[in-house]
Amino acid sequence: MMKLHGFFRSGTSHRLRIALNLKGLAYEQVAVDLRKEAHLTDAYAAINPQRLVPALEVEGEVLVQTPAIIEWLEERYPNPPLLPADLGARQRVRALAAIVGCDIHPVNNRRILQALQNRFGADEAAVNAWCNTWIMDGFDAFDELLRLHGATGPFACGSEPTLADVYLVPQIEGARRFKVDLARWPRLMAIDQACSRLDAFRKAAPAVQLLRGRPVSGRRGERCGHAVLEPLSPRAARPTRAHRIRPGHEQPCSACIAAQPAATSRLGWRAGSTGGCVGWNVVRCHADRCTRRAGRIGLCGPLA
Ligand SMILES: N[C@@H](CCC(=O)N[C@@H](CS)C(=O)NCC(=O)O)C(=O)O
Repeated sequence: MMKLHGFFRSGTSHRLRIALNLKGLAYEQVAVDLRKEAHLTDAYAAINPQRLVPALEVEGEVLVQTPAIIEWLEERYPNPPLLPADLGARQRVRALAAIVGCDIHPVNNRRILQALQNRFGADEAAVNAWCNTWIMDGFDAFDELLRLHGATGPFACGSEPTLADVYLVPQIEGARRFKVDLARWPRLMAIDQACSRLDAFRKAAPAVQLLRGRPVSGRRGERCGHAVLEPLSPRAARPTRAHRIRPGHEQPCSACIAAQPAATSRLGWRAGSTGGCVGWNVVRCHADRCTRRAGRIGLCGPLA
């Protein structure tokens, strides 16, 4: 059986699940947890040297890059088709898919957002503004092309789902995570609705995937369970190894701050408010008696 190495919340894994489901193909899923940076391990690099998800093991090969994988599926399993028979319509479908695949998703990817935060000092508001800019720009273009094509629905390019829908729906899901106001594009929302009535799309949705055998939806800490860490004093905020208030640096985890306030305040930290904290997605706890010290912790922030 095909083996899909992916992550429930990754937009590209989501798009590949939709394509596989539309083709009626059976596949086994292997979770590569982006929150734990499982994709950056050597074990995963042996599967995909680019250290990105997804990868599809099929017929003794590992396929990478969703545009190439999905085109492979289309050629290998032509029915039902995800590209229209008409040459012009095929070009239009590919162009719509490329707006998402080439122009929206890549610039909002996890590693890009991490670089904005870690190397260029962007805070959470700046990162959200960045994502909103490119999602809105791309969706405006997608919507305008649909209008120019005289789209009649219910799907992006007519009465059957195509690659345009396969790419669009996960990007709408991503836009929700970044709190983009989707009311601006009623046409796109109607397509999303039509897709959500199909099993192939419903069963591919991030919220219904299993992680280590359990449903991912509603898991504690899923959105963002972290304390926003604040230095206790200006002295503590000095950029020393233990105290640096920077994403990705070493600091006590929120569980330790809650459980061992004395120990963590010795380290110079106290819990602040909780909230969306894009910057705090990889920390290594240095508090006394932290049972999670060995592992990387942190769940928060929109990923992928
Ligand atoms: N062009 C690639 C992009 C793959 C990709 O960027 N995957 C994201 C998840 S949606 C990822 O692995 N991100 C990890 C990271 O940015 O660190 C494809 O379409 O397969």
